[in-house]
Parts: sequence; structure tokens; C-alpha cells
Amino acid sequence: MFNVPADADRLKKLGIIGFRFLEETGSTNDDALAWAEQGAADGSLVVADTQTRGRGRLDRQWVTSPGSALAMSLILRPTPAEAAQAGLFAGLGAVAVAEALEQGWGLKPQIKWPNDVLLGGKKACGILSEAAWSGSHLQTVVLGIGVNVAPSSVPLQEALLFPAICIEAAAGRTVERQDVLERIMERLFFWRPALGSVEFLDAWNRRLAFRGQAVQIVMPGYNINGEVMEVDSAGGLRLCRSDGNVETVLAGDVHLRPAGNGR
Ligand code: BT5
Repeated sequence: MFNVPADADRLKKLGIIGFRFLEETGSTNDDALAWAEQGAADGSLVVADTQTRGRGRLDRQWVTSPGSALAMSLILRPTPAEAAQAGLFAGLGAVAVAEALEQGWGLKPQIKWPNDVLLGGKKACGILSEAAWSGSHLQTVVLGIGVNVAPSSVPLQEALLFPAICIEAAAGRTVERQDVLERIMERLFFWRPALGSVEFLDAWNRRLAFRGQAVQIVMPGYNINGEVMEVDSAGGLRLCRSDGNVETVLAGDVHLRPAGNGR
């Protein structure tokens, strides 16, 4: 499916400087972090057909079945301005995926804060942004993106915290993984220079799932209930509590679920 040498040329035009394709690996984020440690350039990309130890946040499992999903990790070397906005990188990935699906297949994705892309209210993509620091200097951001493309990429519902879907089911036709990859990278490098801008936050907020709806934010030790307002300029989620006070929740060890939903 990935015609590596030819596609590497196409990817270069999109801003992908280095490209590694693996039939099978543990986690492309681990591979990218190791490659970054060895000096990989900004814009290097690791793609795998299948992962045996794909990771979500808090070491939750991310399932990548062979031949049907996209698992990729982009190495970014943040500029000082980007480093000051490190909380926005997962949103950058989510906006890029959402726009790719809109432009490529006419879909209507929503972004479930902080890091999921939903189609018809079901999870089609998860994003894992990881950082490597040297002292207080942010050296690397690895943006890991997992997308369910064909039906066999969707794990059994029993194994999941939230319902899942794939692009082909939402689009009602076959979809090439290479096409999804290229469209995501095109949108990602389009938005990157505008990270943190009003336009970028607007692109995120326009697609924010559960806006105006009651949700529960589950954090280690305690939960917050409130109505989803918007994502703020640091990538935090502003919630309106029942007493009218506004609270901002930062991404991290959190989990958002619709209020009254046991998931
Ligand atoms: C995420 O974490 O959603 C981030 C997933 C990032 C995956 C990419 S793939 C390339 C790169 N390499 C990696 O090792 N990771 C990145 P989180 O919000 O914690 O959600 C994890 C939860 O999603 C799991 O606990 C499951 O409930 C669910 N899940 C696992 N696999 C799924 C899939 N294929 N489709 C939908 N949901 C899934």
C-alpha cells in the first residue's frame, strides 16, 4: 500500500524531510523519539503498517491492525515561539486530521478535547503528543497520529472506552491510506506557522465536540462537571460550572466524557 520511494518524493513536497516506513513495529512514537535522539531533522516521519505496542495517553493501548490503519509519528523541532505553546500540538494534529477528512471525503469530523477526532460521534483518530526536553529546552515534539481507515482497523467495542469508527464506514467508499496521510500532512504544515493564532483556535473551536453540552472531566483523584465552552489559547478547555464559574482544565491526565455516560 505505501509505495515508499515514489511516495517519499511526494512527501518531501509536503514538508516531510525524512521518512521511515516499517511493516511492523512496537510504537512509531518510540521509534520517532529514538530517531530524534539520534538527530533526526524537523519534519521526519515514521509510518508503520502495524504496531504491536501502540500507545495512547497514560499508557493506554492504541490498536493498529495491519493493512487498514494509519500509524505515524512526526518529529518536530519546535521554534522558541512554538515551544512556548507546546500545549497546542495535539490540537494542531487534530485540526489537520479533521480538515483532511472534510476536504478529502466531505466528512463532518468533530474534535473531542484534548486529542480525538470523531466521525458521527465515534472515535476515528487518536493523537499522542510527546515531548523530549534538554533541561528547560524543549528539543522535540513527537506528534503521534493513529487513524482508523478500513473496517478491520476498528477494535472490538468491548475493548474500548468510547465507541470507534473508521473513515471508510463514514465515507461509504474505499479510502487509500496514502491519500489520508498526505492530506493530513498538508493541513498540518499549513497550520503550523499559525499555531496559537486566532484563526487556528477558531479552526479548533468550530469543530469542538460537546460544545454547549454537559460533560464530566475525569482526573486522577477528582472529577469536574460543566458545560463545554471553548479551547483557550494554551490548549486548555474552558468549562462553565453549574454555579456559573468558569474553570479551565489543562490536558494531561484527563479524560472527557459526556455527563451521565458511564464510559
Ligand atoms: C489516544 O490516546 O487516542 C492516542 C492514540 C495515539 C496513537 C498513535 S498511532 C501512532 C503513534 N504511535 C503510538 O504508539 N501512538 C501514536 P487516548 O486518548 O489515551 O485513547 C486511548 C483509548 O482509545 C484506548 O484506551 C481505547 O479505549 C481506545 N482505542 C484504542 N485503539 C483504538 C482504535 N484503533 N480506534 C478507536 N479507539 C481506540
